[in-house]
Amino acid sequence: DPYSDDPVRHPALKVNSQRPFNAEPPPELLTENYITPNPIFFTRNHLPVPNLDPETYRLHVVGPPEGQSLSLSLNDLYQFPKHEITVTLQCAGNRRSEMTRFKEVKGLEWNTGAISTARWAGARLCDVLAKAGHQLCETEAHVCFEGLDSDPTGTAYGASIPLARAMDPEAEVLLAYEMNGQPLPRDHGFPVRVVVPGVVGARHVKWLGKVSVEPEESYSHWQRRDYKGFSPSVDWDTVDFDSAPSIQELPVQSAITEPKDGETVQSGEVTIKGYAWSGGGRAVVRVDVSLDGGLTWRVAELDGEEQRPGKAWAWRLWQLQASVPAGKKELNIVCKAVDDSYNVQPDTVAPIWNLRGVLSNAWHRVHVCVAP
Ligand code: MTE
Ligand code: MO
Repeated sequence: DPYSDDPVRHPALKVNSQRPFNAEPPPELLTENYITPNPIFFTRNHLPVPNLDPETYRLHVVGPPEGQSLSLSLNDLYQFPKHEITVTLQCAGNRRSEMTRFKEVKGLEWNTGAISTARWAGARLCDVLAKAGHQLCETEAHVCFEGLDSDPTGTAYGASIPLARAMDPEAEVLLAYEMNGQPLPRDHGFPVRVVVPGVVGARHVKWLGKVSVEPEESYSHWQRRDYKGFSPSVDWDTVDFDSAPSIQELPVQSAITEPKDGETVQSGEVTIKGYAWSGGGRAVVRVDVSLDGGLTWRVAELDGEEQRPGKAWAWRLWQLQASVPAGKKELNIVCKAVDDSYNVQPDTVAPIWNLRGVLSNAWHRVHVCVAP
């Protein structure tokens, strides 16, 4: 069993698949803290977790012909300036279960918890690439990452991002060796992973073994045959994966974490809580909440760190205290976020449904009963 060496996990996690391990924190724990504690940070593994020895670990960085290839130990990585940032990581499949409810899709049944936030620290990728002699000359090039996790045929997890993002110091792409002040937990990429702020989780390659600059995107299955969006009209007989760009920056997203769907709330005051985030460093500027299915709206209060313009890498938690009108028997609570490009979420799943169930960001709806 290639999974017998997987680490022990926190019992509060809701498991979507045991082998490979995929799990999310329950909603009420997800927004208890602005920074998600490491043990309950959502986990998305495609393969068994490799058990890597920090003493012998080496990161292979392929240099350009005129430069030099590097074989970096952990200690070598520590010599680069240490950069620390708060970044939210979201899987493209977050909230997929809502798409499934509309029409069947292929993928893990994530609820609202395939998203979490941590303080990540490590070397900036641009510093490491520069050391190997890379420059931003070929603007069309891509930086390919390979994990040290692999399937029985020896194929490793891989993904890529455009070289322009990798070389931009303002994009703050990290080769991270710390998560919330601790060495990375095994499930999250020990000893080194990529963190690409504002970009879909699939590009944050864990257990990083190799970095190279290539004229084309990674040829990995997960870059070319997965993590792409399609029209609702496309099915598995007609899908042409080469016709769509790989997902990089994610669209604006929000969800309600409290109360939970189907719960009974007391009449009088109700507290509604949730998260909101947008890709590409776009800040969340507003979250609207409705108690009547979207007929009338109130603006929620945003908590969490203030964000730097264009570098809003982390989510905002939000809450709204509302009084439940007398005689109400039920509430149809809805939330929707707006980012600083005034992007909004679609009101329903139908027009964004796609066969892989990715990019599920319709208004989030929760139905609760009011105790008499
Ligand atoms: N990196 C490797 N090597 N193997 C993987 O299976 N999964 C990716 C990405 N990096 C993956 C990987 C996906 S799809 C996501 S959403 C994130 O890791 C999840 O990161 P987390 O498990 O730390 O939350
Ligand atoms: Mo993912």
